[in-house]
Amino acid sequence: MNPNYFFLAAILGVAVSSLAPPAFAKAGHGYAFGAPGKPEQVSRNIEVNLTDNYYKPDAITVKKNETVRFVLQNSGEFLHEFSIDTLAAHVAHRKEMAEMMEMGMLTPTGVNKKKMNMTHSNMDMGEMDHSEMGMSDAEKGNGTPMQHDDPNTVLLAPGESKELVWKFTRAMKIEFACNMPGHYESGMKGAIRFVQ
Ligand SMILES: [Cu+2]
Repeated sequence: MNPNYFFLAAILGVAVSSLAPPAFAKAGHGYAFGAPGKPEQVSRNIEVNLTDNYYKPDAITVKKNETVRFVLQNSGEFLHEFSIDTLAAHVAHRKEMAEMMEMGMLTPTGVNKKKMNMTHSNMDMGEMDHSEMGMSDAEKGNGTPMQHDDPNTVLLAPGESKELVWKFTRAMKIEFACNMPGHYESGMKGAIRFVQ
């Protein structure tokens, strides 16, 4: 390989990996603190109200290996998210959602489905030619539609109700958060505490 080209590829590789959001990179690889739960294993419902810009309640407790059903209601006037993750993953997800806002895939009040269906690779890679960069299919995104569909995350339009069933398998520092630009910063987050 031409040394200059190698250098370029190395730089692009770094840029790509810093752009590639862990939330998507994790898809299919699981989460350290749990996994999507089976409805038949749900031990209780936890109702969470999403509004502008906070959750009610703003803290919940779960037991290790408990499967709960989050019953979510957006009673605000803006699009909100309920995402369970580590603090670091939320930081990465916020960058990703800011990009989606910039690209018009998300608006303050809803999802632009047409723009959301752009390929993941288009978003991460711009006009770059993957095939010349020695990337695997997985790294290219493989034409996977760019969607806000991580299993640990639900988006709710104003007035919308949704459910999320999750099994918590490992006590870790995690929280639920809304990563719409500005929402987390204004207090839209909640603690998840593990009890024995
Ligand atoms: Cu929000």
